[in-house]
Order: sequence, then structure tokens, then C-alpha cells
Amino acid sequence: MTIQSPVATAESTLMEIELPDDVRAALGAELVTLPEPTRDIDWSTARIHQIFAQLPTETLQRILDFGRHPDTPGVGHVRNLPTDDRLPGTPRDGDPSPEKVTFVAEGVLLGLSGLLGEPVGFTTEKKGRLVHDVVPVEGGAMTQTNQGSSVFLNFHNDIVHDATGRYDIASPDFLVLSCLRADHEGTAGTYYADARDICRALDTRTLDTLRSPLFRMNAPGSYVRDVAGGAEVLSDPVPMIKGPVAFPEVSAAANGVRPTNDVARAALDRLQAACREVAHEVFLRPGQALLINNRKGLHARSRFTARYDGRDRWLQRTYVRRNQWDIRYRATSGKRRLH
Ligand SMILES: O=C(O)CCC(=O)C(=O)O
Ligand SMILES: [Fe+2]
Repeated sequence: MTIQSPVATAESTLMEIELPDDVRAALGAELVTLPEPTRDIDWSTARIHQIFAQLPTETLQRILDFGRHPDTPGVGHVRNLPTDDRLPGTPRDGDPSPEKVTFVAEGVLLGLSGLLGEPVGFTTEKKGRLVHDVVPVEGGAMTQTNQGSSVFLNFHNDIVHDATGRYDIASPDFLVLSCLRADHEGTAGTYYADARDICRALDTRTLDTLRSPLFRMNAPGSYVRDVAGGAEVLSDPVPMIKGPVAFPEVSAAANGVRPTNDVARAALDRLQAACREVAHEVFLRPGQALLINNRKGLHARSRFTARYDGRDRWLQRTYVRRNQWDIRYRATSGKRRLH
């Protein structure tokens, strides 16, 4: 009798899916009739779920498995998704475009998100919206935020400031990034380093350090900018890697990790180097999406050139929780899904 190892045996920590043309066309034909989905999000996600139920069973199962099992890949690249026939200019400020009249892209984003969990909003991120527009913003070009373009956005996971002092608990379980428009030169890369691959690349002493509560995370750039007047707001000291060896969870703030001693600083440098070594690289194009497990790994973005001419790179993003129960202490009165 063969005993199955619980350790991930997938040949890769990247899942790749390409929809057949007829499936793309069938999804697109129904998504194009959607009203703006965030006006009645619970009805819209039910309707979009119905549409996405038409995916071939094997494809549906792979995406569901991606969301529900610890041993599945941390990142998924989905290609040949339907797109809007007419796309207005890329919004310049990170707010939604008022000129967008069909909602195929939003339907794709919410359809994929709904197979992983529930889209949620956070009051201090993108004004609490459920569909985020991720675009280069001139004033934020140099920042370690999703508005940036002229600097490499370091390996991080998307965390949220929380009054408990822990920023990695209420954070999204997944993010979905869907591409509406690529950057001018097509060189903007998104990277994903899976914690299982990171741990294999690191020595035991470094791993022991990363598993110790020696790191303080700075709150996200949006929180520091909009709530804290630019001052750092550090978390309690936390480990960067935690959980069983077979299924590690990793966390790193984009807006700065403050090591509490020199050993921790050296381990942090090694972690970023290991991420660069093991990362998967994806150049997102229109009609493609990335499913990102925000606990199994860290993601990053290359630098790219923004022109602020209405034709810049444009992604839409959701933050997804498997469920909202554990973060109900953050619920906003009268606004479901807003934390
Ligand atoms: O622009 C990208 O490819 C990724 C940006 C990012 O880290 C995010 O939106 O959370
Ligand atoms: Fe991110």
C-alpha cells in the first residue's frame, strides 16, 4: 500500500488555465448584459455565479480546489477570458471610470473571486470599494503601493491595519488581479513566490529567525497616508513565516518591515533574495487574470513606464475572504462586506 504524503506534490506552485474560445464567448455573451455589479452586489454575485457555473467541470474543479485546499498552488494564471468590446481611458486617479458602460471585466473579476470566497472591502483601501482599479497614479509613482510604477514593488502580501496590532489576520485570503490594459511597453511583470518554494531555498537558521516574532510590519501606504498623516504605524512584533512545515504561511508588509535586531535584518534580506530566486513571473495581458493566495506566498511587481495619457496599465482587483465571520468585529454598520 502506498502512503500518500501530505506534502504538496504538485509539479508546480503555478496553476495555468486557458479557456477554450467557445467557453470565453458563452461567458462573454451573458456578462455583457450585467448592470453595474456593485450596486446590488449580493444579487450580482449570485447571477455571476450562475454564469461561471458553465465552465467545463474540470476547470471549475481546479479553480475551486485552488481556493479550498492547503496543498494546491499559490498562484493561478487564467487566460482567454472575455473582455469588454469598448474600453474607456485608463482612470488616472485610481477611481472607477464613469465612462465604462459594460461590465464584462467586473463580471470576470467577481466570477473568479466568487469561486474562491467572498469579495470584501476595507474602509482604508480604495475607499472601501469591492472592485479596485489598480493603475499608475502620478503622485504615487515612487511609492511601495499599487499606485507605483517607477520602482520595483517589493515582495509583499496585502495586509490591513488592525487595532489588535496584528495586520496579517484580518487581511484578505486571496486577491484576484484582472488585466484590462497592459502597460505601453508590455514589460510590467507580476511575480509570485510561494512560501513552500521560499522555505526550500532558505537555510535552517534563517528560517528559525523568520519564524520568530522579530518583525514589525508598517501599515499599508493608504492607511499611513490617509489616516496617520504619513507617520509609520507599526504592528506588534510578529514572525514572517508561520504554520506547519508542509503548509507555511508568509507575510511581509509592502510599506516596510522593521526587523527588531541585526539577525532579523539579515534574515529579511535573505527572504527577499529567495523570493526573487523562486518567483513565477507573469506579464498580464487583457483577458487574463491572476488568482493570488495571499497567505501561501508573496507577490511583487516590476517597474514600468507610466505616461498618464489614458492608455496606461489598468488592472482590476478584488480582496477575497473565504468567509467574513472571523472579521465580523470590524464590520461597518449597515454595510455588508465593508470592514
Ligand atoms: O500591479 C501588480 O501587478 C500587482 C500590484 C499589487 O501588489 C496589488 O495590487 O496588490
Ligand atoms: Fe499587492
